[in-house]
Amino acid sequence: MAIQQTLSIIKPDAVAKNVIGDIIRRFEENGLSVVAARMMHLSAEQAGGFYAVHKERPFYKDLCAFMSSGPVLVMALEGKNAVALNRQLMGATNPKEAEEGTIRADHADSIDANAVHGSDSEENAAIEIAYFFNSLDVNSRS
Ligand code: IDP
Ligand code: MG
Repeated sequence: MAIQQTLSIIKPDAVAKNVIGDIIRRFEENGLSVVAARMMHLSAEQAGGFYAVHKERPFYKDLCAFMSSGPVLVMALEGKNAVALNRQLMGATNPKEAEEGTIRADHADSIDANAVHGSDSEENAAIEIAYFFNSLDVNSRS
């Protein structure tokens, strides 16, 4: 399987719960390495730009408000099959449907406050990484 990079965001709810370390531990123990990291408090506009694909969705405004409600940790992760592996470790968008032992099953409270973001394709991963990081700030580990 190919080495890939993917974008991960530890969302405001999980940062507030002080579980950054637990989430990164899950990534590292499953073969993903942090290759870029940035703690940020996004403006609603910055969150809106990131989630522009969801602009027409009814939850877009709430999503932007939530994502700008507190600091987040934005990371690029690298590893074999990183995009799908990260999604698997995250669990389903709605924590009620998330498989046992996933990040969202363990740390998410609702479909809005669901602890983590992860890119859904390699193509979107490249776009999302470039939204937050300059190429010189991404330090490949492979
Ligand atoms: P994902 O984060 O699992 O990729 P997406 O469908 O891309 O899920 O949605 C982006 C984010 O928007 C979700 O993580 C969640 O926080 C929020 N969201 C998605 N669907 C709903 C909904 O039906 N109600 C409220 N928020 C939602
Ligand atoms: Mg998504």
